[in-house]
Amino acid sequence: MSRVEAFEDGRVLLLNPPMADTIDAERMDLITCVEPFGLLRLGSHFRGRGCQVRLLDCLRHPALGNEGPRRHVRRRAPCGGPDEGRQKEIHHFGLDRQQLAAALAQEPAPDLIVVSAVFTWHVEAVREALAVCKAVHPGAHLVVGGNLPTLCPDALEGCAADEVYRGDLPGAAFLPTALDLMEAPRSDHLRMIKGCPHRCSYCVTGCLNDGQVQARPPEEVFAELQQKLALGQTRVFTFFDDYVMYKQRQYLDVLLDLVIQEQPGAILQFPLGFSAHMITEPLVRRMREAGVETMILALETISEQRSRDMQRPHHLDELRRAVDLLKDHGYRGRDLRVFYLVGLPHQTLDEVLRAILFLLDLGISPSLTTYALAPGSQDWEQHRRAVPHQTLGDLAPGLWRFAHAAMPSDALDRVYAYFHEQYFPIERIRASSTDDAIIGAMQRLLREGGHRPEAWK
Ligand code: B12
Ligand code: SF4
Repeated sequence: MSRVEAFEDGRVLLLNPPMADTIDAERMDLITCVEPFGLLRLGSHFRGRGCQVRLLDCLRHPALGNEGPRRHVRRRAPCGGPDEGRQKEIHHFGLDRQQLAAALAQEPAPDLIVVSAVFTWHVEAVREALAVCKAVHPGAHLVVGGNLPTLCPDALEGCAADEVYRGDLPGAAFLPTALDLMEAPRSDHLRMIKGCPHRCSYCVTGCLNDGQVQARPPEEVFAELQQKLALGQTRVFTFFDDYVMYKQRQYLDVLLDLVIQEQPGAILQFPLGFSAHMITEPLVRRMREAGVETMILALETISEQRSRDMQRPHHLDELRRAVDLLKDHGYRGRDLRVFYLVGLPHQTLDEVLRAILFLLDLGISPSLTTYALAPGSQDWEQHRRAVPHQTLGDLAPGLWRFAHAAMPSDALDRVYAYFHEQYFPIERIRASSTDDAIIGAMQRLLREGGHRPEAWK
């Protein structure tokens, strides 16, 4: 048993480390929206073992003032494909080295410091935070865990931690979050399913869960929801379950039925989205009756070949059917969204623009998600050699490392700025008089009917 697994009866400091990312991540609200739910679960674990637990959240700390978490530029990183020669700044988000040292010095000397690292491209900021922790509290046992070390322990070789921990801390995966450790949380996190039976090529869920799926009785999840509502900290509960549709009848349906029956007054959110072929009338009805306000569909790609390569269901007809069904049940505007992945290996700008037009034509504002090549995924084995990188930080999604002549990185930046979660009636694009090359390309596609799936065969 490792030291962190055996730890009990001491002072524990949970540390949510700073991030190293492009400014685009901040513009897309991908910095402060990431809440330390994994750490808060560990908070319950250590409390259950008689520990006094505190949280130091480097992304939400009074020392950051009102300006938000962005600090200095850490460095410039390669942006776009190898031929572009472009660079983008990698910013430091969260307490900087001095601020972190000062915040740590104010903490009662901890016996254990628990650092959780979620995104692999933040590695440099995580290593720096570990070094500061060791310098300020050399006597504490310093351990780093979470996705980064689980997927890529080598990236933390030689770091200041005493222990680099991979995988789940036994018994902690389904504990409730110790939400009281956070000031003014936007929402809480409930977990019913951990892991996924599928293996999409870009996803690392299989690796994070040793290929297993664990699930928890929906009655237990509902009881946790009720207990948390009684505490009065929030009414909003988010499910970041890897695959919430796992054995749907046994889990999600039962949970939604309990919510419908008991009407506890909670707002449930499922921000990771559903594949269109799983959207059925009974499911949508249950979602509506359970008060789920927003529905998200995961389209991810419009290319049939790419769907096969990514081991995703190909479902353009299913998407149209699901959108109609959701609209029939009153989901529309910002409450009906579709994820579409941008910046994939071998994708072209033409393909991206067709997909955006297809979604606008359905009356939907596209939710563009940036492709991230992750160690531990099948894509990693297939594509990592195509992208020269010194550290995992060179693979931040906003760096568009799979850009090429037919999908230049600056065009992707503009597509994002114009269309991410924006809605324009297709007629407005058709009628726009502009010399913008992207809008011009869209007008050409519209003239040729290139936004219709029939034209993609
Ligand atoms: C939630 C989530 C988001 C949310 C975050 C919002 C929020 N409020 O937190 C949103 C939707 C914003 C998001 C966005 C993105 N995401 Co995301 N996201 C996730 C998800 C589903 C959960 C992350 C999380 O909080 N995990 C909680 C973990 C840390 O806690 P836990 O599981 O309970 O932890 C256990 C163990 O890990 C361990 N443990 C954890 N920490 C520690 C520490 C110590 C010391 C110890 C001992 C143990 C330990 O013990 C715990 C209990 O057993 C993961 C998938 C996943 N399952 O992790 C993807 C994931 C992290 N996301 C991913 C990606 C690619 C993205 C996006 C790029 C998607 C996009 N294209 O837009 C963006 C990028 C965001 C950015 N900052 O730039 C990838 C990251 C791959 C990578 N290279 O790192 C993942 C892994 C998805 C995947 N399956 O591939 N995401
Ligand atoms: S992307 Fe979703 S469906 Fe695919 S393997 Fe990952 S969690 Fe499962």
